[in-house]
Amino acid sequence: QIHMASPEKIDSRGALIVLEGLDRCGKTSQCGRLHSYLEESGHAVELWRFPDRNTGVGQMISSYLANQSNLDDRAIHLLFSANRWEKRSLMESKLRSGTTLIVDRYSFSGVAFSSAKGLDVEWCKAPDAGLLAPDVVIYLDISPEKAAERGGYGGERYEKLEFQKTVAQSYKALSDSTWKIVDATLSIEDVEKQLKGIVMECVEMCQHGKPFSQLWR
Ligand code: NYM
Repeated sequence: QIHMASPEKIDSRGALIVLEGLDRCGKTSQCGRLHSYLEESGHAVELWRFPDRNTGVGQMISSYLANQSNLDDRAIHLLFSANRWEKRSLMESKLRSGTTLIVDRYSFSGVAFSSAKGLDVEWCKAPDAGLLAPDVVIYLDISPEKAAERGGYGGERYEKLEFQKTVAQSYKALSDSTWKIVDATLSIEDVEKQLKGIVMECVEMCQHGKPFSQLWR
């Protein structure tokens, strides 16, 4: 009896797509556009965001951001991280079942915003080690000054020009050659066009069985 080598089984899955950037960079509208586009073209897709304010931890974060409570810088950092951990297993099962996730902020926001307050970068990264790594990180690039000109900030904690300048530097230090940097000062349509290209390539790689990896390895 002859045994043929069986071809590698391809585990098709959804893509984990993360958008990052300063406040007012246009992330949230672009996430919405990508979600509609993928949905209309027949893909299983969900729009996620961090912080997820719907959980118990998320409500603590939300009240902190609204200046309704004060927390030690390290305590709030760990809450943001816990908020991602509480969604980790759902995230993995969605991806395994073939659903692509468009995620508005993730661990990079966690590190960029907390390290901008002066916390050590490695300390900031540590609690997120072992979360699923995104298949692509898209950074919507805009100067803090330009972002501030866009209809003003919402008045939440962190939404101040001086602080955003420091956050921009933290993002720069955190980014690596795998990040897709998109000029967020282009028209909404031009940004969207670039994002679609990046996202479709990534979705395809995941359909062809791109393996999962974890932060920060
Ligand atoms: N933020 C967001 C953090 O400081 N750490 C994190 O881990 C995450 C996910 O929360 N200014 C900050 C960035 C934003 C704020 O986000 C709320 P949004 O996208 O405005 O809801």
